[in-house]
Amino acid sequence: MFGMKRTRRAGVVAAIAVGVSLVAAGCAGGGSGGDPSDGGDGGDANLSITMLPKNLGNPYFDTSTGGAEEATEEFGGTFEEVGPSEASPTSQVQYIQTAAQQGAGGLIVSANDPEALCDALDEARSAGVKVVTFDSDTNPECRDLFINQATAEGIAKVQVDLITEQIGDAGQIAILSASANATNQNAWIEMMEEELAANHPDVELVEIVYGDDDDQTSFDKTAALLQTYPELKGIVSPTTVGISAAARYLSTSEYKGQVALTGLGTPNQMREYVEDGTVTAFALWNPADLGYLAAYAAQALITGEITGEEGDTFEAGKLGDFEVGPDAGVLLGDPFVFDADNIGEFDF
Ligand code: RAM
Repeated sequence: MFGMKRTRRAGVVAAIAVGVSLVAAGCAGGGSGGDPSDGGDGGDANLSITMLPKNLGNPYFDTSTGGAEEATEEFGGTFEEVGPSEASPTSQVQYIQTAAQQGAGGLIVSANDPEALCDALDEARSAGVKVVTFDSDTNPECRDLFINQATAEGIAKVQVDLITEQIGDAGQIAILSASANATNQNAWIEMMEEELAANHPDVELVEIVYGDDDDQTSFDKTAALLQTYPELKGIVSPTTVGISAAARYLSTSEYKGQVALTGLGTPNQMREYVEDGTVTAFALWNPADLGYLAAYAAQALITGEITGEEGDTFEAGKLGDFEVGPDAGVLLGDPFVFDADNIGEFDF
């Protein structure tokens, strides 16, 4: 993985809300810095925010970064996004170390691995950096807060409901996931397996494959699945990278309309495949809101408004008030289903 760093000076994210909030437009002055010693009280708090997604180049994370940038602009902080080109377990470590050395006030991370980042995060926290995970968590003891897009049960259930409905609740399905260590996908898959076992006895999950949140790898894994399992009825891809690559493959293949595809996708990446009949419905939440909430949570930690104790409450701009739940988790909302009837209303 090569070093990549982008300081975002202006960006516009048009995002119509899933649920409550409406359009997000991001625009923030770039640059990092700030004195690490001056965090802790509201007045001269170190509001320099560093955003570290699983990898760069994924429209999902571009949108969540846009939301975080918008929030940071609102509370008067500085903002930068850094990240690796590959979503591999250790590829984020160097960016955590650099953020700490440069005196970031808050670090917002979607983790590629629950454990591999912990040493670097511990060091950053010892140096005074407040660590907020979002989207994909580390082990709880490695961060101050986790901003969860929706409950794992809810995300698992919506995908199982969609695929079982689309295949008539019987036959073989496969899962095309992100990277093998991703905390979020692994939690959702475990719950999908439980839900299938409990309520869908005629559906057989034949294999879970990993596209590493890389478009080409995901495309190739889709082709291989279809070749290996001629009876396959459906694919669930709980990653925006995977589902769009799988849709692209299916859309020009003999399997279009024959093999169902659902999972978690962004409306902009999936629109053409809903319109051409490759996909009927898929789910997600609003990534801009997720990033926006994560940035406000970092600010609340940095200023000392909250410590991450269960029951702590903080205000997150246009999204309103949020309360810290068990394991220092904060919940954004519920997943949302997109289909041909509503996809035209969304732009992210
Ligand atoms: C991909 C990433 C991200 C996940 C979404 C659904 O963009 O794996 O972590 O939350 O898909």
